[in-house]
Amino acid sequence: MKKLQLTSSHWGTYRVETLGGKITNLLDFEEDSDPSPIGKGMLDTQEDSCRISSPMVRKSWLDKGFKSDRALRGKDPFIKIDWDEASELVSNELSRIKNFYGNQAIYGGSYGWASAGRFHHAQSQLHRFLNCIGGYTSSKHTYSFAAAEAIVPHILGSFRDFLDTCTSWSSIRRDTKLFVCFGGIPLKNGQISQGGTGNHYQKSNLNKSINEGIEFVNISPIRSDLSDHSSVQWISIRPNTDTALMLALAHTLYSEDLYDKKFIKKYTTGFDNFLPYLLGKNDGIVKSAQWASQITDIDAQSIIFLARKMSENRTMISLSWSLTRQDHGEQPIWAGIMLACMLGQIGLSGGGFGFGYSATNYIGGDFTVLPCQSLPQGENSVKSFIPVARISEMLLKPNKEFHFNGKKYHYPEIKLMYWAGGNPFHHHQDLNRLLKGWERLDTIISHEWCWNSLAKYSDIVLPCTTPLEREDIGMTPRDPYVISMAKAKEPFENSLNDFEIFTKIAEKLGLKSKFTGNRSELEWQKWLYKQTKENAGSAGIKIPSYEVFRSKKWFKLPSPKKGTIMLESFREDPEKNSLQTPSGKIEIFSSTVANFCYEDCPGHPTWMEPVEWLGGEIKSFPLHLISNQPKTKLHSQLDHGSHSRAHKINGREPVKINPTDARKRGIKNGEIVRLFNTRGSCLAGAIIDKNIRTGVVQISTGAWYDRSRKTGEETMCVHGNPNVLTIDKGTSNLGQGPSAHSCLIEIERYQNSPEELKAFSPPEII
Ligand SMILES: Nc1nc2c(c(=O)[nH]1)N[C@H]1C(S)=C(S)[C@@H](COP(=O)(O)OP(=O)(O)OC[C@H]3O[C@@H](n4cnc5c(=O)[nH]c(N)nc54)[C@H](O)[C@@H]3O)O[C@H]1N2
Ligand SMILES: Nc1nc2c(c(=O)[nH]1)N[C@H]1C(S)=C(S)[C@@H](COP(=O)(O)OP(=O)(O)OC[C@H]3O[C@@H](n4cnc5c(=O)[nH]c(N)nc54)[C@H](O)[C@@H]3O)O[C@H]1N2
Ligand SMILES: [Mo]
Repeated sequence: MKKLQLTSSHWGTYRVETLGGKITNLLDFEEDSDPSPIGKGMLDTQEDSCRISSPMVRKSWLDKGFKSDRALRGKDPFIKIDWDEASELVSNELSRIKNFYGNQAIYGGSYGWASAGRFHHAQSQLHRFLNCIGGYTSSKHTYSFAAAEAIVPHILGSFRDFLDTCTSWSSIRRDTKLFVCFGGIPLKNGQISQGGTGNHYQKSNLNKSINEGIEFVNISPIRSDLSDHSSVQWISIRPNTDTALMLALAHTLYSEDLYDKKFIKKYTTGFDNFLPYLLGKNDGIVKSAQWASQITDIDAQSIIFLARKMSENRTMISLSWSLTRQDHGEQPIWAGIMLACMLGQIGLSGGGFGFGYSATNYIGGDFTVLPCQSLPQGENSVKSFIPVARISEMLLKPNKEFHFNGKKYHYPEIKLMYWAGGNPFHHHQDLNRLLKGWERLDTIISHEWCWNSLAKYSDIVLPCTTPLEREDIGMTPRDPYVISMAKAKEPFENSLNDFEIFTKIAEKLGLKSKFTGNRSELEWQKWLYKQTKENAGSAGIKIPSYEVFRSKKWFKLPSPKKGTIMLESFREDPEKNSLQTPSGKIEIFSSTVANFCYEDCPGHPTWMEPVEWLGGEIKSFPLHLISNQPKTKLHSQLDHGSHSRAHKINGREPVKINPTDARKRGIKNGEIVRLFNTRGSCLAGAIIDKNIRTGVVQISTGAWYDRSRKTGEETMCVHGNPNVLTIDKGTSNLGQGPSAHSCLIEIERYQNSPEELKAFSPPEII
C-alpha cells in the first residue's frame, strides 16, 4: 500500500510517498504555492554510494590514536568498526583531552545549518552532550551576518529583534513607491527558510509588488539579483562599495536640503558628530556624488537622481545580508540605517529599511511568532569562545590576543573538534589555511550522513540518519506551519540518530541519564510540543493538543490581524518605546563604538577601502569574485543530488563571466577554466553572461571540496569550491565576521585535461 507522509526541510514541506518501506516519490505539499525543486535532491541521495554505512575510523588514527599522521587526513583509507567500539574510542578520547588539557581544548562550536526538525537539531544535541561532560569552547554569531550581529545592537539596541520584524510585504504592497535593494532580491534565495516553511511566498510578493507598479532599483554587480521585468532599474555597482554610494546619497540629501530634520532630531543621536565627516571637514574629502562615482563606478548624476527620487517617494531600503560578508561589513549596514534616518520614513508603512528581503522566504512574512521550545542544552562551564569565522586563526595562533566588540580575549588551544550539523569545508574561507590549522588537531570527530569533505577529513566518522529516517516536529518561530515529520523509512544500514549516538557515548562515560534526562526521543518530542503549547498559551496563541497534532499531521497558525511595520511603536512614542541603545534612540554616531578606538570601525558609518577590491592597487588579480548562495542546493547540502548535478558543467561548478572578460581571455561558453589567486585555485565550467558586471565573476558556494591529487597542485579544488580563493579576514575588530565577498582572482582557460572528480566518491574503506 502506498503511503503519503509529511516531512519538513529548510527548503520546504513535502509529501513523501512510500511503498513497502521504500521512498518512491517526493511530492509538493498542497499548501505550498511555489515549492522548491531543491527537495528532489533528497530522493536520490538517501541510499546512494555517498551514504556512510557504519562508524568509520581513519586508518592512521586507529593505528596510533591521537599520535596519528595528520597529513594523511583526506588521503587515508577508513576502517569500518561497530558502534560499541566507536563509542568506546570517542569516550576515551574525550576523557583523555578533558584530563590532560581541560574542556576548553574541545571545540564544539560546530556552526552550520544541519536539518530542520526541532528535536533532532544536531548542534542542540551536541551542545547538550558536551555540556554534560563539562563544557566546550563555543562560537559566537553566524557566517550569515556576523558584522551586523555585532554592530546593529550599537545602532538599534538589538539585531535579532529587528531581523524578525522586518516590515511585511502587505505593508510594502500597500504603501511603498520605491524599493531600493542593495544586493537585490534574488529569488533563488527565497527557496530557503531556516527551520522549514509550509508555503513559499517571496516570489509572489515580489512579482505582485512589481506588477502593481512599485519601482524597484537593483543595486548589485549582477542584474539577475532582481527580476528581469522591464520596470526594474539595474545600477551596476563595483562590489564592496555600497557604503560610498550610501554616503553620497546622504550627501545629496543634505546638500539639497532634502532630509528630514525633525526625524533626525526626535529619533536619532549623533548626526552632528557624523556631519563633519560627510562634509569632509576633518579629512578634506567631501562624500559627494562625484567622489562616490570614482569609487562605485556609477555616474554621479544617477546617484543624485536616485537620492532625489528616494526623498520624493515612500521608499523602502533593503540591505542584503551579503553586504555584511565583506571586509568592513559593518559599514554598509550602518550607512544604510543612517540613510533611512535621513529619509525619515522609519516606522511608517512601506518605508524605512529591512534586513535581507534578499535572503530567505520568511523576511517580510506576516506570521504569528510561535514561542517554540528548544532542547535544553544545560550550562557550559567553559567560558572561552571565538567569533565563529575566526576558526583557522584560533587553530593557528593559540593563546594569541584578539579583539571583539570592545573587549580583548585570547584564543584557546584546541586539541579536539567535534562536528555535528555544520560543514567547515563548505563555510570557511581560505580552505588551504584551514587545512594547515586542521593539522594542529589531535582528533576530529564528526557525525555525518554522507561522505562530504568534512567526513573525509575527519578521524572518527559516526553515521547519522536523515530527517526522512526519524520522527520529529517541524516548527520554527518564523513560519506559521507546524509539521509532524514522519519516519518514512528505516535508517540506512548502521546509521543512528544524533541523539542515539550521544546516548551511547554518554553511557560509556556513565552519563546516560544526565544526557537523556530519562526521556526517550518521543517523550522529548512530546515534552517540546507541550512546552511550546504552554508558552503559546501565555502569549495568547492557541494550538492543538499533542495527540490531535500528531493525528492531523499539520496545522497553520492564523495570521496576525495586522502586518508588521518595523519600529512602528518607536516612531509612535520614542520615549515610552525607547530602543535598547545608550541614548534610547537610533545611534548615527555611537560613542560606545568610538571609544573602542578601532581604526577599522570608527564611531559612525565610514568608507574604508576593502582589503581586496577593483578600485585598489593590486593589478595581478583583476577580477572580483562573488561567491553567493547557490540556486540548486542549500550550501553544501544535496550538492550530490540530481538537481544540483544537473546544473554542473562537465561535473564542475559553473562560473559566470561577462562576455568582455571572457573574450579577453579566449574563454568560450561551457569550457573548463581555472580560477586562481595566491591562496589557491579551483576548476569550474564557464558560463558567459552579460548580466554580470565587467570585471566581476560569480560562482555559487556549495561544491564539495575536492583537493587535487597531483603533486604541486595541492592547493587546487578540482570541483569548484570558491572557498579555496576567498580571504580569511575578520570584517573588523568589532565584528570579526567572515569577508567572503572581498576577493580578487584571475581566470584562464584550463589547457590540461581536468582531473577526475572524486567529490562524490566515498573514500577507500577497509
Ligand atoms: N565563499 C562563501 N562562503 C560562505 C558564504 C558565502 O556567501 N560565500 N556564506 C556563508 C553562510 S551565510 C553560511 S550560513 C555558511 C553555511 O555553512 P554550513 O551551514 O556549515 O553548510 P551546510 O552545507 O548547510 O552544512 C550543514 C552540514 O550538516 C549536515 N547535516 C544535515 N543534517 C544533519 C543531521 O541531522 N545531523 C548531522 N550530524 N549532520 C547533519 C550536512 O550533511 C552538512 O554537512 O556558509 C558560509 N560560507
Ligand atoms: N537557494 C539557496 N538560498 C539560500 C541559501 C542557499 O544556500 N541556497 N542560503 C541561505 C543563507 S544561509 C543565507 S545567510 C542567505 C544569504 O542571503 P544573501 O546574503 O542576501 O545572499 P547572497 O546570494 O550571498 O547575496 C545576495 C546578492 O548580493 C550580491 N552582492 C555580493 N556582493 C555585493 C556587494 O558588494 N554589493 C552589492 N550591492 N551586492 C553584492 C550578490 O550578487 C548576491 O547575489 O541566503 C539563504 N538562502
Ligand atoms: Mo547564512
